[in-house]
Formats: sequence, structure tokens, C-alpha cells
Amino acid sequence: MEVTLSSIIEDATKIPLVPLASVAEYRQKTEEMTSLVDAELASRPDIMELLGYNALQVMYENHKHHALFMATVLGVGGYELLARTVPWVYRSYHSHGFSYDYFPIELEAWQKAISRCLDKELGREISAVYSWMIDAHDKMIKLAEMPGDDLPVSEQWFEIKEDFRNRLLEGDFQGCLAIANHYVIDQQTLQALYLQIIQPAMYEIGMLWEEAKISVAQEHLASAVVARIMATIGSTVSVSEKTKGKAIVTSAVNEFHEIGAWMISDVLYHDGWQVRYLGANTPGTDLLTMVDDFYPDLLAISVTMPFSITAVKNVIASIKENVLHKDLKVMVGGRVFNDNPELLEFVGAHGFAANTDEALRLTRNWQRP
Ligand code: B12
Repeated sequence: MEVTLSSIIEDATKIPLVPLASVAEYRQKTEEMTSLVDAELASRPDIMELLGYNALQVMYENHKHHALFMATVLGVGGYELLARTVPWVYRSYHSHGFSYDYFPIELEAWQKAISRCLDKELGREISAVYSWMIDAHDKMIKLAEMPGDDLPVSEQWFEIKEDFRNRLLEGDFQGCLAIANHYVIDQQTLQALYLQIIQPAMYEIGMLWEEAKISVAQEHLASAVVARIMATIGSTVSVSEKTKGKAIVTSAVNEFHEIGAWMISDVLYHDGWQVRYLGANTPGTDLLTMVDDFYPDLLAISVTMPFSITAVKNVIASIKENVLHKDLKVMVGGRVFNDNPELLEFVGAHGFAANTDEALRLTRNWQRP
């Protein structure tokens, strides 16, 4: 039978949901379980072959991310996120040298750790989720070997985007800036630079990293050039009067991807919002304190990685409980929502936008009368 992402997602919906008490116990015991899994795998005589001679540290990092990710998946109450992410994990680690055989071995080690650290009753349901992943191993390999999707770019911008991406990879700040300066004259063309050039170029750079065709250093170089371009070009566009209200824009806690949030902040600012942009990794409690002090009309939170979802849900719940913020609108966005729209209901925001264009459309309904 042909394996497709939708068939795996469909299959994953049959896994029974895990009770909240089990999730809480899993969360509480993550460190203990991670140490057991680390130790068991590190002691295997064939570990270096399984890791493709990567340093053990790479595996330890993976186990840390795995525990955070699974705690999120189990808490969300649905397995689409799991079904979409596992093929990515296979593809990305395999292109960086890991053997596919590593995954079922790792997952069995997690099952053992679960049975040792968690209450028997509570652990049983979680173990079933791991059994599903182990059983789906061959299908996951097939999905991992299918090509990832590129972001569609209109024909008009295609060549320019290619040129811009190549220059990003060379760290050619002046060349990228010349392209940006050439095209950006107003708010619309700034948006086009973001949506048609920088965003797809960065997605492609992500794919190149995932396929181990470029190094982390090259990705960092490209991100740093983008940051310098954005810092420079935004100020060349004339600014509307600040009549639309106050906004805070930030990335979630533990979220180090900030370019998308920065774009949202820029387009809101140019559209007439008074914006406080906080950048990456803002802790929930500090964000809430700023919301109390600044009293914004709009809070925009960006999330790329799945593991910050629960923290965002908690921030939004606190805001909704506070009668003083009853008129505050919370808008979320970022890659994890674009890929997994079912998470929107889980976080409970007032709105979601897939990109800068949609964010402007949504917030125009929300501006102060
Ligand atoms: C650059 C980059 C980084 C940089 C970020 C630097 C920076 N200053 O931001 C650094 C090095 C920090 C990084 C780290 C990691 N990264 Co990274 N990264 C990327 C990369 C290549 C580009 C991100 C980007 O700038 N995109 C461009 C922006 C404009 O797009 P966007 O964020 O989607 O934003 C648009 C919309 O989503 C929306 N939007 C965004 N935010 C918001 C907010 C609101 C309110 C609204 C309405 C809309 C909205 O509007 C934006 C504009 O249209 C992506 C590839 C990709 N596909 O995105 C990988 C990627 C996201 N990273 C990935 C990974 C795995 C990681 C790491 C785990 C790697 C590691 N092993 O350490 C860490 C995680 C760190 C962490 N805790 O957050 C994976 C995630 C895969 C997955 N399935 O989850 C990706 C997809 C790469 C890949 N192809 O495998 N990364």
C-alpha cells in the first residue's frame, strides 16, 4: 500500500488519547527518563555506527528535544503533530549521518525508561504511543525519503529570490541590501521583499540544512544577513500615523526563531500600530508583566517549534482570565501553526494569520474605532 502523510495522520488518530495525569507524570519525570535513555544508548557497542559517527552530544540533544516534544504531543490531545514531525526527524537526522536503525532502538529505550520511572497505569497509555511509532518505522522511512515542500513564489519574483538566496549563502550583505533597496519603496514593496524573497529564501536555507547540504554556520550567516537587511530597510519606508492602537510582538519562550515575528512587527508598525517588539524567547511571566504595564490592544506571539505551544496556551489563558485585558486580542502565527492548524484551538488565541499579508487583514478588523 502507498504510504502518504495523510495515511499516517489518519492512522495516528487511532492511538488512544493519554489522560492528563499521565502527561503530568511524563513531564515531571523527563530528566530522569532522559538520563536513562542517554545511558542505555551510550553503552551500546554499536552506538557510533548508529549515530553515523556524530558526537554523543548530538544524540543527547536529540533526547532532550524528544522529551520536550513528546510532552507537548501528549498534552495537545491529538497525534497529527506527531505524525507530521516524526518523518522530519527521520529525514533530518538521517541526512546528518544517523542510521535509520537508531530510531526504533531509541524508542524502545524510552519505553523501558517509561516503565521504570512512571506509575504502571499511567505509563501504559504513553507506552502505546511509542509502540505506534515503533510499528510505523518502515512507513516513516518512506515518508522521510519523499522531498519536502518549497514555498510557492510568484514568477515575477522567482529569479530575484534565487539571486537573493545565493547571496545570503555567501554572506553578501551589500548584494542583498542592493536588491532590497532596488525593490522597496513603500509598505507594499517591503511586504513583497518579506513574503516573496526573504521568507522563501530562508525556508530553502532550512531545507538545505535539513538535507545536510549546508552547515549550521552557513545558516547562521544567512540569518545574520537577513537581520541586518531588515534593520536597515525598514527605516527607509515612510510610516503611517500611529492611530491603530498598541501592540506587543514577540516570539514564545524557548523560541529562538525571530525573523517571522520581526516581519509581523514591521508590517504592523508601518500600518499604524505603536509596536513594542521583544524578539526571541520571552518568558511567559515577564510577557504578562509587560502586558499589565503597557496595556496593549494586540499581543502577537510567534511559534516555530512545537515545544513552546503549552507555554503559549498558558499565557493566553492568563490573559483571558484577567478582566482588565478583556479587550486585548491575541494573535498567533509561525511555522508550527501553518503546518498544524489543529493546534490553534489548543492555544485558544483570538486569531491566527499564516503570513504578514493575512496578519494585516486580520488586525484591520481589530484596530481601535
Ligand atoms: C534561521 C533558522 C534558525 C535560526 C533562527 C535565527 C533567528 N534569528 O530567527 C536558529 C539558529 C536560532 C535556529 C534554531 C533551531 N532551528 Co531553525 N530554522 C531556521 C530557518 C532556516 C529559517 C527561519 C526563518 O527565519 N524563516 C523565515 C520566516 C519569515 O518565516 P516564518 O517564521 O514562517 O514567518 C512567517 C509566518 O510563519 C508568519 N508568522 C511568523 N510568526 C508569526 C507570528 C504571528 C503573530 C503571526 C500572525 C504570523 C507569524 O509570518 C511570517 C512572515 O510571513 C528555518 C527554516 C524554515 N522553514 O523556516 C529552520 C527551522 C524552523 N529550524 C528547525 C530546527 C530543527 C531548529 C533547531 C531545533 C535546530 C537545533 N537542532 O538546534 C533550533 C531550535 C531552536 C529553538 N529553541 O527555537 C526546523 C524545524 C523543523 C520542525 N519540524 O519543527 C526548520 C524548519 C529547519 C528544517 N527545514 O528542518 N533556526
